[in-house]
Amino acid sequence: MDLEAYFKKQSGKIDAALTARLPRPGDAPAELSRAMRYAVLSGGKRIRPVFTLAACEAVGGREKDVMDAACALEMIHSYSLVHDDLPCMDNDLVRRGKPSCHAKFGEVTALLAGDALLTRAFGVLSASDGGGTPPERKKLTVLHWIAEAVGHRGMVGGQALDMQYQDRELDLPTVEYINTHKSGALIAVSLRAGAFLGGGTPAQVESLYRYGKAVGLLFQLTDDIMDGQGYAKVIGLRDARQEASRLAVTAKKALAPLRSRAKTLSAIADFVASRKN
Ligand code: GRG
Repeated sequence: MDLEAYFKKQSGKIDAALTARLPRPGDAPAELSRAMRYAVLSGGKRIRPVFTLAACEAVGGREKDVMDAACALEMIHSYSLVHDDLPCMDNDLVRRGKPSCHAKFGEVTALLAGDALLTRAFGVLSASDGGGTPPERKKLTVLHWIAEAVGHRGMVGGQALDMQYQDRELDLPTVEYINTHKSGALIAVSLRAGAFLGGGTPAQVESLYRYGKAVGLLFQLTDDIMDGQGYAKVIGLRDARQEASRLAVTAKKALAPLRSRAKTLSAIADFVASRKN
């Protein structure tokens, strides 16, 4: 399967949908709007929204039912990167080969752009289309799942522990907690939301959520392998590579009940396991 072409096609649709949901000139102070758009629209692999769309496809759902959630998840991801780059966190001046948001707009605007993107994500998720598609009840469930995945019991909790361990030696339980929460939870919920809003049965949603948890961990693990940090440092590069293969197998096994409908997701698991960026 030509995954490169698939990502290109899906990213094009996602970028158009994101652009439509971001502030326009006049909606907000100009510099804030510019920083929000810059943070979201300056590249990025769009892996989380691609997962949401692919999970929807795997259960035979309609793309229009999951596009808001896909965009909200990418906005949350973008906010996390803006804040992660700030001087008080990782202090990174470059993101995606360009100046990071605070390097370009200053700390105050970058901090607020991150806040506004997180808030906008929940605005997009809860917006009513008037036609009741998907039903409000389902949207509320997804709102709850996403809030849990990115708050103190999810991404923010993982980031908090990661920050605490900046100058301390990591042990296995700590690095597992960090990886599962800091980056795994958002990826896992991207699949869970796509499957659920796409109309999957409870068993299908559960299968895709299990896939999401494995592939979310795999994504962070391959990042650790690429930079020799985190998990790779704790257990060693060779064992980390073995763990990556094991996670790819776990992820693909979770797709078994979906059979050929999940072939894209199966190919993405292999792609993540062998990724170089
Ligand atoms: C600030 C609350 C808060 C959380 C930050 C995800 C995160 C939490 C920080 C990013 C740190 C980092 C570089 C982790 C490695 C894995 C990862 C999430 C990389 C960035 O995601 P990609 O590769 O980025 O999907 P693109 O640019 O493709 O969107």
